[in-house]
Amino acid sequence: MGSASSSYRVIYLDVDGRIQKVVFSRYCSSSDIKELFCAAVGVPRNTDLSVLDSSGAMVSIDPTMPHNTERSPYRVVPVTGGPLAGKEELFQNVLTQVAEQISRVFRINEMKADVTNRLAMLEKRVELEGMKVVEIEKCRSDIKRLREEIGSQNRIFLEDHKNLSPRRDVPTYPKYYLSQDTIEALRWTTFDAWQWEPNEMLSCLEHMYHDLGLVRDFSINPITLKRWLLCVRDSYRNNPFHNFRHCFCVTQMMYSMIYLCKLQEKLTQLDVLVLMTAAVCHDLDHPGFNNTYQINARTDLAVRYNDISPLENHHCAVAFKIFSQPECNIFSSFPPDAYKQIRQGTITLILATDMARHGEILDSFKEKVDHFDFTDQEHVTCLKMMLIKCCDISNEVRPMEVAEPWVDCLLEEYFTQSDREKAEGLPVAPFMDREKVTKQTAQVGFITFILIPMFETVMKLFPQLEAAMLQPLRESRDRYEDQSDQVQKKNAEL
Ligand code: LUO
Ligand code: ZN
Repeated sequence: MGSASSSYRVIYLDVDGRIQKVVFSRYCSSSDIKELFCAAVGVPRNTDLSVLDSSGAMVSIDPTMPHNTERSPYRVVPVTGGPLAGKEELFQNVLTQVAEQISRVFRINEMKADVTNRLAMLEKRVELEGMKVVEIEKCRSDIKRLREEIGSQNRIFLEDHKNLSPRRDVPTYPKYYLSQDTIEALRWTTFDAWQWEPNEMLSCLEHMYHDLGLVRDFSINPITLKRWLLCVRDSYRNNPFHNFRHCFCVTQMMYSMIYLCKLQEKLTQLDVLVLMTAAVCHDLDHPGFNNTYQINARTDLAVRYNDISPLENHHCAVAFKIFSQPECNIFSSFPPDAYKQIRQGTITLILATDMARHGEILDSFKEKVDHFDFTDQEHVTCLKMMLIKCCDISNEVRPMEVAEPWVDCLLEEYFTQSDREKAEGLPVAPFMDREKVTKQTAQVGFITFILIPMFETVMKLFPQLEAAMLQPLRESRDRYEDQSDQVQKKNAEL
């Protein structure tokens, strides 16, 4: 070990392969020792040094540093130019990058301010001008282009600037401009809903609310209207019959009847809003199994609603659950009393679609129709119940090629239910039993005993229903009867 009196310390340094012995007093300071080592290595005395032992470990330079021997000298590495020796270029690069990033941040912030202002302006335009999907679409592409511009600058920062995205995303259904022909056709009972995808039906529903003046008269936010309709679409299940297309058909039929019966001359805009909104919501979240099944199978819905129109109560509850979300509440501008009126009116109409109440409601309307008073709220409410009932089961009013597929959809849903009822040992309704029912038997009775009597009663108030609705119903009944006769003849020949 290096020899040293107790007050001195001897250290051996490897200087370019030459062993340099250094002796210093243990009362020296670290900087004194550093200066000694600088002298031993032949570098300026304020040069920073690293001292490494044979294993490459760094050794602290101070009076208590471990001593060594000639056979295990320490290596002394001058760290020239301070802590960044040999790293100047790297440091310069980092400085440059940081400078670039900083200027990017400034540019991003400038663009952000610009985008934020333009977004606010676009959103204000959308809200104030009640713009329709076509204009919103254009605004949206502006927003998209602006975002792409920023994004090209520096994706890294976009992540850090989350608030660059607009305060709320403007919901949109991709493309779907409504042509003038489509807008015109939408008003008629002959409109073919099978041609349209869900997003196109959404645009049609949105158009109806604008076209009827409901957005204008009730200051409905056009963005909220779109969000509500998107939520409605997502809240209908993909059942064979009770799905979003059925919702659309019922609402489009309501829209047609509003024009056909000139209801806006007889009813208030609030009545029209209730008619349309109840039609949109009337089968929300339908499970594809009717009330008979719910009650017989003692489902959660039957238990929750005490067997009283469990499905229709559920549709109402889901509808107002959606409205309870501020971003989907098209009634947000209504004062409390008006909202209560809307809510009561919508619930009354949705509950009226329970076919178990068909006789009750029809009889109630028959008592009023011969002396109908449009200023009598009870009369008007009863009429609105009849209107939504008519629209709900109106498929056979439509042209045959539009109506007939619905019977297949209905029977598919019915057969799924009756198969399940058989499997669960529950009662099975004959008109649902795949062993007993045909399209003809399903429709002849329904059109003859349900549809025609109901529409004839409403026709007492609106004679214009004769051509547009009663005639197609009679033609459909006759066609199904002919088909039935042919089937019976064939069976007789077998
Ligand atoms: C009526 C009805 C109830 C529940 C689900 C759908 C229907 N709809 C239809 N039923 N909606 C349109 C149609 C249609 O065009 N035809 C039929 N036909 C038969 C199979 C039917 O379901 N009749 C039926 C059902 C319930 C009812 O309650 C009094 C009366 C008739
Ligand atoms: Zn329905």
